[in-house]
Amino acid sequence: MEQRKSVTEEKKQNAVAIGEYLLEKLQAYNIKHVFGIPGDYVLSFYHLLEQSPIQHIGMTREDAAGYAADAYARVNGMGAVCITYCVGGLSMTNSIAGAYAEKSPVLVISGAPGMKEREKDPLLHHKVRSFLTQKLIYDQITVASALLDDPITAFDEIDRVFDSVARYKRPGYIELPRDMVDVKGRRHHRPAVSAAPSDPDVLRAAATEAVDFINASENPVILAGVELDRFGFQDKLLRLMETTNIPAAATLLGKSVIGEKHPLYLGIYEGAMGRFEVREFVESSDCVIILGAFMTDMNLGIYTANLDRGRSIYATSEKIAIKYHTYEDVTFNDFLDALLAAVIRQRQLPALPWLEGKKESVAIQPDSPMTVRRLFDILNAFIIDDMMIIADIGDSLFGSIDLKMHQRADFVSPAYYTSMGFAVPASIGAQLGRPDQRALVLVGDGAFQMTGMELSTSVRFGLNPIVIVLNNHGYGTERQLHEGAFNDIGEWHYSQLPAVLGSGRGFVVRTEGEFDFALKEALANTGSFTILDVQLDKLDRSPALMRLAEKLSKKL
Ligand SMILES: Cc1ncc(C[n+]2csc(CCOP(=O)(O)OP(=O)(O)O)c2C)c(N)n1
Ligand SMILES: [Mg+2]
Repeated sequence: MEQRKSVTEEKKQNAVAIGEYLLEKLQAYNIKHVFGIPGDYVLSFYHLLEQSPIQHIGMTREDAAGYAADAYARVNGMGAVCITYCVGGLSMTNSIAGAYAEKSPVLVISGAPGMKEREKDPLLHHKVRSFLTQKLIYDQITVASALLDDPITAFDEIDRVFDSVARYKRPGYIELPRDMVDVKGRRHHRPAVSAAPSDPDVLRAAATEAVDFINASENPVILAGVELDRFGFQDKLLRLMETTNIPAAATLLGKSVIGEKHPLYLGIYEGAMGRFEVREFVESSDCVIILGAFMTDMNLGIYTANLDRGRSIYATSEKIAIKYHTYEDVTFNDFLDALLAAVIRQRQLPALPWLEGKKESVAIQPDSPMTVRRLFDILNAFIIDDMMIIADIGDSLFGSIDLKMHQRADFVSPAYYTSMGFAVPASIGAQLGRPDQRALVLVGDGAFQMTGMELSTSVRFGLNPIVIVLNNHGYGTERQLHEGAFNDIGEWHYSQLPAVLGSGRGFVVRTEGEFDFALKEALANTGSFTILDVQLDKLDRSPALMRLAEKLSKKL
């Protein structure tokens, strides 16, 4: 009898509402901010959110909230966004698709019509085709999804989605019908499901083959990718480099997985878009150790790269391959640990002449008109240690190839999915996730016109990004491919946005002297955003784009 009573007591103590449990889980994954916009289907959850220690960051648009949560996830380990049914959720699909493609662990919480309301299939507002439409769409762009329609399964379902997001570093979707938020059930205290362990025999065989291959090679090189950052393996990479003196290049999506001032860092390998010397070094290697990198067309410089499987080791969370065969049942983590535990011979430090004697400072030519090349040269000298760069696509991204990030994980960009409009909203997530860092946003005028008004949110939350608008009067990247009036856009007075938003500082920059002055003022303006409208020639382009164009023209 006594015992029975205590069991009932325990059950009561463990009882928790579904909505509260979701908030507990968010906090357990170190999420301190949730981005989004409310709506009637999600208001009762918003009420709970407001009472929790988590801060809600209201944005101006749901797609922007998705970008902010994505950037937060990249710098924090997981991010979350909370929106209303369909009108909110569907407007965010592009951002979440990008997070999926680039492996960013974002948890999507969507409010939805209550389960009772769904009976007899009524035409409720925001409904598209069936009540399941939004979930079916999200099934395509998330690694796990759940409709919390039953308190008996809801708690396990929440655990499952969180586990999957954390394990696969891809977005997850939780749909919370509004009449389920306060329904109580019990926590399960189920331990997180860990990844299946490696098969020890296969692991040994894979590691032995890899180590023999590396040791027999003349000039091995590492190609480091974004997964090293997502899975927190940067220290393993550094140890591998430093114990063997094998140098590393990074892919564009993996930019800044290693501090770019490291003496064994070669630069970005991106086919013809990267520096010629880096391409030569990587492509002439007889053993390319590809770690956590995905061979996307962007990472391969629109397929101008020339990497041969027959002289590569390819290890990611999805696949371990050496030359032409793959090893099943070996995890990326175990494979890296096995390489570190093995005896890989230490080599002489390689000669990297193009990195020697590089000047860090640039003499400003005060009256020279701004060019993309000089913009990046001057920025290289301007970047300080505690600064992250958030680059939008277009020449903001291509030009960044030649920027040298001081510390690791300082560069955030949609470098594979390349959705315009990422950078300004992403800077909000990045700064809230890493408040110790100053955010420097590089954004084209076209991309800025898509989501730049999100600076309103930076103002509301006291953030101080430095926003450099590369104003080349339209869709510059597209002009290089196919010119037409469709590449023109409206001329905005970007520097006057502070008047509209009630805060911030704005500068029009035409010359190097004006750029230098505005950058210094921006650094000193720590209380609000600073926007620089950098006027560029319509047809000007970065050295990276020029390299690509040159290579492609030779190919044709
Ligand atoms: C959301 C989205 N729409 C359209 C495109 C296609 N696109 C690729 S580059 C580009 C032009 C970008 O213009 P801008 O932001 O001014 O950068 P610039 O190329 O001028 O440096 C466009 C429209 C895209 N990548 N993303
Ligand atoms: Mg432009």
